[in-house]
Amino acid sequence: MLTDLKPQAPDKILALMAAFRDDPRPGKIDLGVGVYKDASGRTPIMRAVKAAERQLVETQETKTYTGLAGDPAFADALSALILGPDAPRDRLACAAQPGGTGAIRQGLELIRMAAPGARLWLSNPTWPNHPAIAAYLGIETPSYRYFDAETGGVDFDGMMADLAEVAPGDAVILHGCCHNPTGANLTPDQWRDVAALLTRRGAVPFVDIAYQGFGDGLEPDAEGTRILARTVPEMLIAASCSKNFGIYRERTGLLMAIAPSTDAVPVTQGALAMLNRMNFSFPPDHGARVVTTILTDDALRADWEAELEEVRLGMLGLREQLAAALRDRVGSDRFGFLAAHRGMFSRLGATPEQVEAMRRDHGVYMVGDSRMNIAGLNSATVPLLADAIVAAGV
Ligand code: PLP
Ligand code: TYF
Repeated sequence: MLTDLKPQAPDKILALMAAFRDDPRPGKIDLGVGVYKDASGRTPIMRAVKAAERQLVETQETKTYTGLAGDPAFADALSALILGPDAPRDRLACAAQPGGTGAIRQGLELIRMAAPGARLWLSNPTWPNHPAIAAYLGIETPSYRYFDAETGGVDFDGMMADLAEVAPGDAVILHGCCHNPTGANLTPDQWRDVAALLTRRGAVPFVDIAYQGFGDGLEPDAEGTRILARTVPEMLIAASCSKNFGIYRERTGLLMAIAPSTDAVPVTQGALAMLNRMNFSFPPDHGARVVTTILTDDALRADWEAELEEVRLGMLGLREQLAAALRDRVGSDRFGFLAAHRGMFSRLGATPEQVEAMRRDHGVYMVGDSRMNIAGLNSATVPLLADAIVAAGV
């Protein structure tokens, strides 16, 4: 049996991580995998997470099973963080998942179960796991225009033209904020236009929100998701706590489904519980409990928000430093889009050959499509990257 298996293509981003590790050069710069790093290159455990974990160790009295959808307190706390005070709570079904990836996978399973044959529209480009998981589940993935390589911004006219072709019942993945891999994002007015268009088309938005708090702040980063939730009759949301709580390996995520009516909630909730049972029974609890502890304790929450804000402002500062360093070197604002982008990533717009030259000649590791993890920089490496970009002829 096992000898009949075919080799699988490796995940390019994870393969790049290994290539970086194996590079002996001391001055190498890792702009690859989307993990936050501080100026010294460490991915710290956030203060509030440590404190919540200490509290849990002292006070937790059982580790017996939770419910199939996880602890309802986690769903309440995280859905409130994302959807805000106007959340359509009476139409909401939620189930905890192993990370944002688990939530995406389960959301796609739900779509396949409810609407076999529905297509899944993806931004061009998008996070490679979107098309990979959809293909694995046999879901077709047409794409909509998104990134304008000329300006480094969103090709909004192209996006709207393509979304006008979406069929009723199709699902559309939208990055809630901090678009991966480009860093280019919609304005609130553009979100309103998308919400109106998808409602008109009878399509179901599926928001992937993995970087809330990394862009313009916790509230502004959720604005697009909230606009959709206020407007459309039904939608799915896959949320990840990996980045904004820094609990990557704890596998903490939530799938939310906004049903078209209160009456449709029990059957939706039942489907979510059943999918969890079929795949893994009970979702991981530790990370979810840490998040709940932080979000429901005023002091811990304030400390978490403060540390997240430091992280966000640090990345913004690096963006501005890099844009300025490039302005000095090329004598124009050609790279100004780097400061306008938000989140961990920016697509530089280099060719694969230029990306390879930066790796070979300067030890700069970015993903082959020229996606850079801005958090991989510090004040000392910004000028080195700017030199490498210019030397490669980008
Ligand atoms: N969606 C996007 C766009 C991401 O970049 C990530 C990043 O890791 C995720 C979802 C889910 O992450 P995780 O499964 O680690 O929570
Ligand atoms: O895009 C990234 O770098 C992050 C981390 O299979 C990641 O989202 C990358 C690849 C992968 C899972 C997570």
